[in-house]
Amino acid sequence: MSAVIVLVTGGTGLVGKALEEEVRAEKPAAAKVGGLFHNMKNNLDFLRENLHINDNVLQTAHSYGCTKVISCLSTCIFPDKTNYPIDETMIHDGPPHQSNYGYAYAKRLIDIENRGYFDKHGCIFTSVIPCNIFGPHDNFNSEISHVIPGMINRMYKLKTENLDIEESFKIFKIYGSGKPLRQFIYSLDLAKLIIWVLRNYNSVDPIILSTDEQNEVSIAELAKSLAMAFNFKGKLEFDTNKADGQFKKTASNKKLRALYPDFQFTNFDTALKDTVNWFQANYHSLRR
Ligand code: GFB
Repeated sequence: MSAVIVLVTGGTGLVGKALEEEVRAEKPAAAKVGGLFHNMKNNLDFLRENLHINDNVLQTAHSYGCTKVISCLSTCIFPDKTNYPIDETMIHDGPPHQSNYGYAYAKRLIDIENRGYFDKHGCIFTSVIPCNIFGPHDNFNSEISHVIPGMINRMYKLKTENLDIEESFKIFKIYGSGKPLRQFIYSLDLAKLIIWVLRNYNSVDPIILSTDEQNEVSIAELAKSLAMAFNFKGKLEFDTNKADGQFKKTASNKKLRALYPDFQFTNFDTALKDTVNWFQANYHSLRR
C-alpha cells in the first residue's frame, strides 16, 4: 500500500493551519492574499507573485510525480457583472471587480494551467473556490487583512485601550457603507471540505466550497455579530470615505451539496466567537 503524503503549501497560514489540524503535514509557501484595501493598493504585486507561486507549485508537483493537487481560488475572482447565484461555469465570463483584478486573473490562470496538466499529462490538478474565509491563525493586521480579522483586531483594541473612557461612549468604525454582502466559511470547515475533495473529488473542474446562499450577511450585520461576540457596548458607525469593494459575489454551493449532502457548516456566530476567543488567547503571538 503506497504511503499517502499530503503536502500543504502555506502551512503557517489561515487555511494551512486549519488543514494541519485535519492532517499532519509539511509547511511550505502558498499564495499572496489580502483584504480589499491591500488588493486595491497592490494589484501588480498580487498578480506577479501569485503567478510565480502558482506555476512553481504546479510545475514542482508534476516534476515530483504528485498525482493530485488541490489549489485554492476564491469567489472574488468571478466576473463583477454577472447573474446570481454564481456557479463554477462562470469563472472566465467577464472581467473581475477592478479592486482585485491582479489576484483574480492570477487565480483564474490556475484553472487554465490545471487543464493544461490534465490534457498533456493526465494529472488531477484541480481547484476549490471558497467564499470569504475566517478563523484562527488568520492575518489580523488591519492594514492588509480581510474584513473579519481586521474588524476583530480593531474592536479588541477599542475595547482594551483608553480604559478611562466609558465603553458605551466608544465608537467602532465600520469601513464603507456596511451594505455589501458576503458569504463566510469557517477555516476549520473549509479544511474538512478540502480533505473530502482530496479523497473523493477527481475532476479538474473547480468546485465551489461556500456556505449556503441564504447565509449571506451584510458587512453591517457582521459588525453587529462581532459586537455581540466581544460584548462591545459602544456605538457602530460607518466610515463611507472607505471603499465598499464588490457589492456581492453570491456563490451557489449546489454542486458541493449534490456530492456531499450531509456536510454540516459550523454556526456562524459560534465560529465568530471561537475566532474572537482564539485571538484574545493568542494576542501576543499572532500575525497582526
Ligand atoms: O474581506 P474584505 O477586505 O475583502 O471585505 P472583499 C471588504 C468589505 O468589508 C468592504 C468592509 O465592503 C469593506 O468596506 N470592511 C469594513 C472592512 N470594515 C473593514 C475592515 O476593518 N477591514 C476590511 N478589510 N474591510 C476580497 C478580495 O474582497 O475577498 C481578495 O479583494 C480576496 O482578493 C478576499 O479574494 C477573499 O471580500 O471585499
